[in-house]
Amino acid sequence: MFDGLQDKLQGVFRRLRGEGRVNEEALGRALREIRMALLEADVNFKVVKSFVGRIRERAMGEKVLESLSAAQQVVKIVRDELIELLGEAGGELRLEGKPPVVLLCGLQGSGKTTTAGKLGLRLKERGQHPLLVAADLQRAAAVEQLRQVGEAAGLPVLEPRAGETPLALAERALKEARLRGLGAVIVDTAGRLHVDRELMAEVAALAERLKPSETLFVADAMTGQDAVRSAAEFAATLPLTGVILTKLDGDTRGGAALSIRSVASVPIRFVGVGEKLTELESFQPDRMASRILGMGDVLSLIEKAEQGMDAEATERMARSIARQEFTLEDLRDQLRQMRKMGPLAQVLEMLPRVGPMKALDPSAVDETRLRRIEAIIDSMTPAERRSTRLLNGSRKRRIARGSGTSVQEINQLVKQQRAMKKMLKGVQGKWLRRALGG
Ligand SMILES: Nc1nc2c(ncn2[C@@H]2O[C@H](COP(=O)(O)OP(=O)(O)OP(=O)(O)O)[C@@H](O)[C@H]2O)c(=O)[nH]1
Ligand SMILES: [Mg+2]
Repeated sequence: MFDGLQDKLQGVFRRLRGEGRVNEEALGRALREIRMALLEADVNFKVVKSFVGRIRERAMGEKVLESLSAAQQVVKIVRDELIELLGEAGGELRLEGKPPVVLLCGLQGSGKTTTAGKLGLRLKERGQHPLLVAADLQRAAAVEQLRQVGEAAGLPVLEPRAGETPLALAERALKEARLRGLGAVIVDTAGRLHVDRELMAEVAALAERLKPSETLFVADAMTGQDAVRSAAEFAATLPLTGVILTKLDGDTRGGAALSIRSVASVPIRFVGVGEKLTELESFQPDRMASRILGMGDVLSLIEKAEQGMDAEATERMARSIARQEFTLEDLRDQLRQMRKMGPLAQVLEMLPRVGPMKALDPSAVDETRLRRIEAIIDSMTPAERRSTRLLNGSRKRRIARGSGTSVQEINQLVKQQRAMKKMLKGVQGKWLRRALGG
């Protein structure tokens, strides 16, 4: 996601760093490039205008020009302002009422039915017992689709009887949920190609009758400004409590994510990041900003890492990054921990695409080679792991014998480790350390 925007912003920052001291002219140039990058990413043009204006104001106000770290400070300002633009964090579903109702609405194909299942599963995992309600009576296959989603999530689905209206069905759902002591009711509704009066009236009537504690607009991030416009139209008629932005796993340009909060005045609550029912995340503006800026989703990675690896190893890794060191011991720790986190390709997806990582193709990860690397490191003495300078010819031959590899492979590994170390010393290292609180 956001690949084009990310590439362009990185280019802007790289040029800015290349300036040495940033004067007003260089800042102006950078701001013009940022403006173009955002417009090309399909961000609403009014949003872009005020965004760039705020950055200029802060950069001038905070006297960053001519200072040695001007470029870095501009990056920080851009990051802060991106977070501001993205809005508040999503949190969890608010469940108030007996039973609490979550009403989903949106255009055709935006992901309502899938998201109903995702939210249901999320509640189930938190000990609630939601009922899914198939109130989409537009499409013949819609009820069947929700039935399948319910089956996959292990949740009950309430289906319409012949001739039943969405409103009557919804009322029956409330009774059913009370009767069965269910913790929440999630209502899937019909989509339309465009916002029209009929659709609005139907959803408005449901909202009026059900008094949902959440009325969420499901928007397809791939549709850019269309998603933003329709969200604004819904928000004008319905008491929306938030937006769920779906299909962020696709090659969406960023326009919807960056505009929807300020144009529709509705917060983004969750994001859909895949077709599977587990692929829903609570919205985190700081992480999304990092992603847009190309730092990779360092924080999600760390969170994932914390679930999968021991605290001591995490500590060690954070410390070595903060010290700007990166030994083979760290590399081995990382390899082991990554393996615990899941398929390596998926982990690599989340790393920053900069420096030597840029060329990395996560789908081409060679697990066998990684195992050989681990074997090489295992065959070293602790001192050798900490300082590869010790590795002379005879030591290398010993290690190659011990690990069943070749001196050539060891040389290659040493080269790679030096490149990683260098990368961590660069700007990216600073970001990473900041992200780690170092
Ligand atoms: N990649 C990806 N696909 C998604 C995501 N959310 C939904 N989809 C897919 O988008 C398509 C449409 O999803 P639905 O849930 O049927 O959308 P809907 O809003 O219920 O559609 P209608 O009922 O026809 O209005 C399906 O193929 C889903 O698998 C997501 O976060 N990522
Ligand atoms: Mg549907």
